[in-house]
Amino acid sequence: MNQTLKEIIEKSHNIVFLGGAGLSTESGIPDFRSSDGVFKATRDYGFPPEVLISHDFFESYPEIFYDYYKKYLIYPNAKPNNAHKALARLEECGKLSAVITQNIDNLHQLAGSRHVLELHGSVYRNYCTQCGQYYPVDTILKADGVPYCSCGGIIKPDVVLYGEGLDPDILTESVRCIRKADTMIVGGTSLAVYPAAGLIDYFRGTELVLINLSSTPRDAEASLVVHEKIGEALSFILE
Ligand code: CNA
Repeated sequence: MNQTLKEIIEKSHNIVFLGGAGLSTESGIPDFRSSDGVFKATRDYGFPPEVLISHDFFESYPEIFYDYYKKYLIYPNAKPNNAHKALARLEECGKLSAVITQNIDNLHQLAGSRHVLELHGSVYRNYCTQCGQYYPVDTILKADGVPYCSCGGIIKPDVVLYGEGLDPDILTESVRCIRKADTMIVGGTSLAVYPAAGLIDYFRGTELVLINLSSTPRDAEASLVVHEKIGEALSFILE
């Protein structure tokens, strides 16, 4: 018989979590693949999200990039849900060593997680492409169209766009944490975006848990697969 999630967490000493957009849907932020995100982007802009938020698109059509980006990727009023809070609690009680996330929404940090490895950056950091000046998210939201620096350069979000490489230091630290973990919990991700999805290959521990509403290409390898909302699946940790 399968062990329960509770039993696995109880006996684990070093949990690492890898997550994605599904973690924040219960906070009101739509993901790309289970909501109508892909459909809406294609209908309204003529391109899927992977094209609209790609490096080449940003360079060629910054006006359209920012129109989509501001409407669909920045959620300043979103609050952490039970999944973010439960992971913060596991870190606080010494069971979890790192949250590795593909999300760019800062909700893990807002929930109190300290060791958060942001594989794809954050909408809350923005830099001038010419002089490197930092800008907060407010500058992006308030700009009329494309946000420009006082030096005249275009401001770019510190978000890894499709076609761009991931920060090697964050990848290295993620691999280090995964290699040392006895349990890896993967949640709220379709495991369709690489290299993030490939990080599972570095896991050498005993329990791989997948918590995702829909099935993923790695379900067969897991010791436990939970097809539930992750906020509900992890809420027992907060009791
Ligand atoms: P995805 O490909 O959209 O997959 C999300 C997965 O989560 C799907 O398989 C869903 O079935 C599942 N899911 C949705 N809601 C829940 C829930 N409540 N509980 C459990 N599972 C759920 O997203 P990925 O993260 O795998 O794809 C990577 C992209 C999406 C990354 O580059 C992200 O930056 C990007 N993204 C991020 C955000 C965010 O920061 N919140 C939002 C939208 C897209």
